[in-house]
Amino acid sequence: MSDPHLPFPEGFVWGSATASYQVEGAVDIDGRGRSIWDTFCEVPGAVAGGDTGAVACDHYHRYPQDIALMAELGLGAYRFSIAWPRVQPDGRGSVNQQGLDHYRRVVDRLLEHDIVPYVTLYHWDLPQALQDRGGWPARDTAYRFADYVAIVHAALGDTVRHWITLNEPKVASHAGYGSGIHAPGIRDLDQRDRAVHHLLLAHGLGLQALRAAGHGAGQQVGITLDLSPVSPASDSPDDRAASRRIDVDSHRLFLDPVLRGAYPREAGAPFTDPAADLVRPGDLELVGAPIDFLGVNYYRRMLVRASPSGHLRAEVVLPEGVPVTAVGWPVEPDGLRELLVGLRAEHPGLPPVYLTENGAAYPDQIDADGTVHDPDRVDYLHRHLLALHAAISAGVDVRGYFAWTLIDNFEWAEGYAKRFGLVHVDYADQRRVPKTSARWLGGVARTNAVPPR
Ligand code: IFM
Repeated sequence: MSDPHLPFPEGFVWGSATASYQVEGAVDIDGRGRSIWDTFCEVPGAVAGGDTGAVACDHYHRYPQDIALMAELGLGAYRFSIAWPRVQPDGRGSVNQQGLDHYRRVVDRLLEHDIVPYVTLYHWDLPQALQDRGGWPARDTAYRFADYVAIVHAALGDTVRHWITLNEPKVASHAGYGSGIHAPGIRDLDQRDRAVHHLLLAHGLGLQALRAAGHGAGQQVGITLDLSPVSPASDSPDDRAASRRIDVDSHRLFLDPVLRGAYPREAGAPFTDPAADLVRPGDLELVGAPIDFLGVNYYRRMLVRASPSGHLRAEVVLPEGVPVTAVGWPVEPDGLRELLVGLRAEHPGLPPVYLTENGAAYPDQIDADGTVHDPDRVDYLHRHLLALHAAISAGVDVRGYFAWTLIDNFEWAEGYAKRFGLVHVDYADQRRVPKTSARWLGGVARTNAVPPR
């Protein structure tokens, strides 16, 4: 009888992902400067429970044990981010060698375990000193990012081959400068739009810096976007128009410049009217320069209906009868297949894709026997991997899958209460306990195949 497991393409990459501020802790040592998240966490009410990333999972010190755990589980790749304030405490000028040395040790340790590093250069922890000079709404920040990228590449580029310029620029701009629910907590649509463009410009300039410094054909550079299929809650013209507005504002505003070198027409004056003096000659050539892969973070679909409030006059609503995770996101695995197949149809030149994040928060608990059973997360991963397999079978070139996230960690404004990890962390003593899902995903990684349901 043939094996009913569904095989993934040969060489498919299986890994897990984290981000510096969410796991490292150690915010005051070895010359690290302050980031906007250190500051934001001090604002009363900004983060649930008054939590901060000051200690987090102490991954800064415990990375050897965490890497050994990845190897034991069978995960062959690790996507992690570099904290800009560790490398340049002021975000510009002098370099903190201790910060670079730390990441050198992390990369070396990964390679010793045959784990391939995928390095994200910006996952939201902007140096506070740059925010004090205007942050992402200031054009200069994009140029400072390119300098920082060149510094990191000079330190790690001999062994790191896979680089991700930015993680989810939409969240950095929209939540950081629009709704203000993330650092630096600003609510100003003009600043938000300026942040969008300067983040994308930073991607373009960072890409240019990596290409200039590159180590031949082996180097792969991409950007990670958080994407969802968007659909109207009804056939009404109002809901359809609202759905389109959300799709443009959340996705096309980022996808089109990166993959087509142009903002969508509906993006509005700041992006399309030269008189606004936001998008300058040559910017879009940089932003739209070819990338080697697109990183896609998938968590949910978006169902949209028209609303009288909000600047987009639209709201995302929950579909009926669909289970939700602990952060209230609907579990819709087929949205992943639909998203990837749709991306390929809309962008004939779509580069290879990595699923750079996918995962779910559930209220996990340690059982009396010391184990953590998370059947909901196993089911979530299983169904999403079947959907991913279906997208690959439909012809989408997907090269790898990174579960979000390796260890429970600081979930931004939600603090530590929401657990996304494959591995449970007891924050009182930093003990790690792999959940059932960690072993399950490790089995998938070792066999490069997903079982049927
Ligand atoms: O924890 C975040 C991560 O930092 C970015 N993508 C979504 C995850 C879950 O909210």
